[in-house]
Amino acid sequence: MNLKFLAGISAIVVALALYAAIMPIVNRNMMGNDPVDKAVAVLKATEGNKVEGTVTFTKVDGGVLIVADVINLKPGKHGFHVHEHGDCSAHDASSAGGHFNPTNSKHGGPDSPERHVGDLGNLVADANGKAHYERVDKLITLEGPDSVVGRSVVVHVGEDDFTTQPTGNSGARIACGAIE
Ligand SMILES: [Cu+2]
Ligand SMILES: [Zn+2]
Repeated sequence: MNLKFLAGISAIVVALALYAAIMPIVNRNMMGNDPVDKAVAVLKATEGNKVEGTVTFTKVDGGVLIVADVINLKPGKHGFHVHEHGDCSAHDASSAGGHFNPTNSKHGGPDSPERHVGDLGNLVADANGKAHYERVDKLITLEGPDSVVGRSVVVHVGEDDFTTQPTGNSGARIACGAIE
């Protein structure tokens, strides 16, 4: 054996050891193999509004349980959607983009035969401006390319009519929170 041969073997051994050490980390962090069973969005008011709240997404049998508690709303119905981008930085939350729609479908209500994945219906605020929302959704997922993690939840000033395309005509965005 000459020195070149030994050096060559050593280099291969070091490379294999590095590969073995790094691949599990790459798999976990970049390939999405880490199971996600819960996500949260903290809603913050857009400019001129005081709406606040939290929305949790929890993996359950049959889908994802969505629970929202929101305060400082006007009594009545308010359009409630997952929007495409997890970016609420614009003063009117326009940075969140349109309704999350990976299936290129028409806008609808949460139980419509055709809907955007992000179409969650309306929050219904009581006389004190509080809304509680709770339902299991079959289309929302927390894993894979169509996951809602990294997107945003938006609350609107008006009611979603489930009909007007592509938004439901629920008007301005009064609160927004990234889903993390
Ligand atoms: Cu919306
Ligand atoms: Zn929609």
